Amino acid sequence: MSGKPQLLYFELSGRGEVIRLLYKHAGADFEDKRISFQDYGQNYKTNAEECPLAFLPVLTTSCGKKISQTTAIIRYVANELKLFGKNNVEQALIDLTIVSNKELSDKAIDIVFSQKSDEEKAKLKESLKTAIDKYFTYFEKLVKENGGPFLVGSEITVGDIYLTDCLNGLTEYKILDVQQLLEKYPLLKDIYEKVLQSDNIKRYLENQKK
Ligand SMILES: N[C@@H](CCC(=O)N[C@@H](CS)C(=O)NCC(=O)O)C(=O)O
Repeated sequence: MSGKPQLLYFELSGRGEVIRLLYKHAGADFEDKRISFQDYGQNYKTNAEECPLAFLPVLTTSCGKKISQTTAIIRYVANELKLFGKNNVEQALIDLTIVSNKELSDKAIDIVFSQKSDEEKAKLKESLKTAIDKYFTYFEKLVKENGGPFLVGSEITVGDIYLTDCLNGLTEYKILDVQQLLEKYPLLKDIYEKVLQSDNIKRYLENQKK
């Protein structure tokens, strides 16, 4: 089989959006297959052919392989689209930002979608804020060390796009005031604005709002 890759995910941003943003940024063709929770429950969850680990997102590569686990998909797509750095050290630093952003977005998703009590969610929000502070302080240092303006140097990578997606998620799900948050992290604010203003992502996000 050879065709365009397909992203299978729900009709929401959640864990699928960063993958969409990667393809959109690169201007690369992919099928953005969005399904309802009902369709998922009836036709996908227990269908190991379609959904190997019984959760979404699932990426079907152009040669027909199914990949589960958001982080594995992000790494694969970023490699395919040449958004994963120019050498092994850059790749490791970018990977560090992927893993950190994944931790942040998992906490955010847990706050919004889990069945936890309000008290548990409040604790989770505190732990999200602590993690943001730790990672964003380090990300600012990374930008400086690598000469900026992006996380690991002069070129935009998957790390910058994932950071943008995380910040968008905090706004979309009304978890934190991102503009206020970024006052403490001017270099990250600059990255966020640059990614949001980049042609393909800007156009895609504007269309999403319609
Ligand atoms: N570790 C997985 C977790 C995936 C996950 O929990 N996906 C949710 C949607 S964001 C899902 O498919 N929930 C339905 C289910 O678990 O059946 C990843 O990072 O991709």
